[in-house]
Amino acid sequence: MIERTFVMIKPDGVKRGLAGEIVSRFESRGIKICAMKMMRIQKELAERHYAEHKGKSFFDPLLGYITSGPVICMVLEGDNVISIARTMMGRTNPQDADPGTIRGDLAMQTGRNIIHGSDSSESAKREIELFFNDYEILKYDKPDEPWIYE
Ligand code: IDP
Ligand code: MG
Repeated sequence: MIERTFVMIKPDGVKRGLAGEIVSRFESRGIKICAMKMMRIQKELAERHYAEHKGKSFFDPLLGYITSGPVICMVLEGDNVISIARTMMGRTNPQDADPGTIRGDLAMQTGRNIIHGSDSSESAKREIELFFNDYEILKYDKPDEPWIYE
């Protein structure tokens, strides 16, 4: 089923110059980028985005981390893309993440794990709406699609 998901390159990914590498992995996989923008997340938006973690020990450091510099937010589209993007990211703790995954290849610690991706269709919908207006999400044809989907 064609789905959309929300993916964000976190400030460490941007500051370490890994944005191109990360975007390239999604493009090469055959995933369509429907929206992309660089922004600085304000504390209020960070609190809403990570509301499920409020009260946990890492919540305040997480807010500090995610608001510490520019992020690159994306809406990705593709068959089963919510799960596929999570698999491509690897486990939350990069030390448990498989080689070949973004975190497993490019990161060292949970608190510096360079990328966020929605974990369910409900969170994808919620997060896309939190970060993007409808008009920022573009519909267009990719000419390679017949070679990605049979
Ligand atoms: P996820 O990003 O793989 O979905 P979540 O459990 O939803 O992982 O946690 C959200 C983010 O909070 C993680 O990506 C990571 O940046 C941070 N985080 C989670 N657990 C810890 C922790 O134990 N220490 C420091 N940061 C954490
Ligand atoms: Mg999560």
